[in-house]
Amino acid sequence: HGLTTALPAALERGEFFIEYQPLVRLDDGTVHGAEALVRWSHPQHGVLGPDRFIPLAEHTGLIVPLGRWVLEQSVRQARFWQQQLPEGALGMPLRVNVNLSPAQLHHPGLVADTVEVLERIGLPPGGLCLEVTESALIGADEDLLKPLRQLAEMGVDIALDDFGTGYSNLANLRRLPVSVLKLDRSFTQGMQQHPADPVDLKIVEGIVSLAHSLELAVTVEGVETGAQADHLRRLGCDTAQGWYYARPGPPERLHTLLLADA
Ligand code: G
Ligand code: G
Ligand code: MN
Ligand code: NA
Repeated sequence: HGLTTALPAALERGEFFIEYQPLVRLDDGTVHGAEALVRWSHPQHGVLGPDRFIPLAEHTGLIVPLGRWVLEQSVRQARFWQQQLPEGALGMPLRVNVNLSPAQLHHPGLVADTVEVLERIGLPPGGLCLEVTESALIGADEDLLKPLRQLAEMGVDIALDDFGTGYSNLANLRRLPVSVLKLDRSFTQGMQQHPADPVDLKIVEGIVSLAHSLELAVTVEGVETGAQADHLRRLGCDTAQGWYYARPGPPERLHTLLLADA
């Protein structure tokens, strides 16, 4: 595959870049962080989304150096935001969310690399949230969970991404070192129609109640309309992400949003 063989040189040549999508508090609409989403500016094919190349990078192992690059860029950006910009909601420092793929989770250097980057750049661990998909943790044994547990104990937040799409094992949540559930956008989509899908409302209500009883925060993805945001706020979700608030964009876009909040 042409794209696969081009990946290492693309990383060397600096063809990857990161867009940030704001994470917003549902109660007052203030920005409290952003998710880092990598893109490839390919010299022939134009800008490629992660769905086009992350699976290839995962397959070849390039995801490890690429993921390290994404982490370093994102941590630098979060450090900049924390130093240069007004604080997010409730005076909390801004956070950055970085996606981890299964191969990164299995890589023995994960904890050491993450600590090294945080220390070198000077970002407090609480400024970083690592997103791991629910499917990557299905059936995870203690060996796989240990690095996440170590990071969580240091103060790095761990979010369970795309929650509710796989074989969600709610009882399993208790033994995972996660502090945030990111509810998959399929639930949000069920709230777009009028009236909202009553089953989706009930499911989200139940998930929020369980999450809060386990002291997990709930972030919802794919919020595209004010009506969806209203439902999700009423159901007790904590934070949201979606086109209604902002599309993924260059880091400067967050500056504008933050300065508008301040
Ligand atoms: O960028 P887009 O909005 O199309 O994101 C598509 C998917 O790609 C998301 O589910 C996200 O988890 C994944 N993704 C985006 N950036 C990264 C990254 O840096 N590393 C990994 N592993 N996945 C990413
Ligand atoms: O990590 P994850 O796959 O959840 O990454 C978020 C993905 O969802 C990205 O591809 C992003 O572009 C996409 N996305 C973000 N907000 C919205 C939205 O409001 N609607 C839809 N359809 N997709 C969104
Ligand atoms: Mn994600
Ligand atoms: Na997701």
